[in-house]
Amino acid sequence: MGKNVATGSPMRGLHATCLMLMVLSGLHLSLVLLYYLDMHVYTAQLMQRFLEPESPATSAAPSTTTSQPLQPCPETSPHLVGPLRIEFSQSINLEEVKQINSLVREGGHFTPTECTALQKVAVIIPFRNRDEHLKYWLYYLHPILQRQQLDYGVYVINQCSIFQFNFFQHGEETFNRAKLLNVGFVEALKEYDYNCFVFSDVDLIPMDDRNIYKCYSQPRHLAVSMDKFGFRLPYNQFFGGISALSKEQHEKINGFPNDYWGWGGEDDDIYNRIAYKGMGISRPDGVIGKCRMIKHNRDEKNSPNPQRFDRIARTRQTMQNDGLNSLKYRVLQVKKYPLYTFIDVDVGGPGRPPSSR
Ligand code: UD2
Ligand code: MN
Repeated sequence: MGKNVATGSPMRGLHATCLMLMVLSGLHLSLVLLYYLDMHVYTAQLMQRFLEPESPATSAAPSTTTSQPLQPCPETSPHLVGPLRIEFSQSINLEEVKQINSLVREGGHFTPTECTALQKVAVIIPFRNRDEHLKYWLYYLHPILQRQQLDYGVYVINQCSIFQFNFFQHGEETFNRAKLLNVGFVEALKEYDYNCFVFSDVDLIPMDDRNIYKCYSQPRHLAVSMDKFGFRLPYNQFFGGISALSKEQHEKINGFPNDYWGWGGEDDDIYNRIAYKGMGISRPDGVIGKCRMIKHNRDEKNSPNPQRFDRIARTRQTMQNDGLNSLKYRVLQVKKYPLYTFIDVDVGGPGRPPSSR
């Protein structure tokens, strides 16, 4: 028994070592296998992420919508830069303006993609024979309005008679700024659910992009300190140049007067309407409200309206029956250009109704 023990001991040691080696290599093998499998799964996951980046459609419910709803835009846009250098010496090439503003859609529409705009704004420009001014306006305003994160469209309302339209004659009726603005209000609403309307002369450019082209709780006057008035408000009731009214505010005052032919008075009538309906005027401060007007002579067929003083003395009565509720006009053509919508309209003339079909 003693001998057996003596000869059996090294054999048993060898056996145990072999067994241990086998267990160890088995363990090693399974570890390698586990590691390999894990790597494989990880790589597969990685591949999947590359192939389908951030797509929630790969999650459990593939039929649900794939894009997250946008957040509302902030009260103050982060893109504003403040004071701007505005000058009118260089000539403007609209093709280049179009390229710079590649996000503006046909007809002069823009919608921010990073957030949901707080307001839908139609910018309405009364117009006739001011092509050079319009180019500057488009050149300066499109970038500003985009930085302001507005969902907007630009409407140029061109006073044009049926004779002019058919025979390419020059505009021969007296100009009517306020009626054209009413036409812009009605026509823009046919296209889109705008809730704010900015009415702007074609020759006015803001000198600060913090002067936001949007609506406020009271009708807004934006052209508060103009170069042509020495950067001061000419008088407290002044409401000319650029103004903004919400759809409700515009409807509350029965829109603008249709019966001011020629230069002057219509802006004071609008001011009266606002005051008689118990509203006040909101304005930016004199620094943010600085604007430049392109220098120009008085146009043909827009000489000062001799009736303007009589009319603004009677706004309280006339506003009941002269405005949106009496507006008559005829659209001759709507043209969609890359940077604006151009509407030829016959608004008639003093004592002459618009042409009928
Ligand atoms: C002032 C006011 C303007 C209006 C006007 C009186 C300023 C900056 N603006 O402008 O808001 O109250 O007096 O009516 O003080 N237009 C054409 N073609 C024409 C005539 C006029 O496109 O043949 C348009 C154009 O958009 C122009 C606007 O009407 O900017 C106002 O006419 P204006 O520029 O001749 O009058 P202005 O500068 O005295
Ligand atoms: Mn002007």
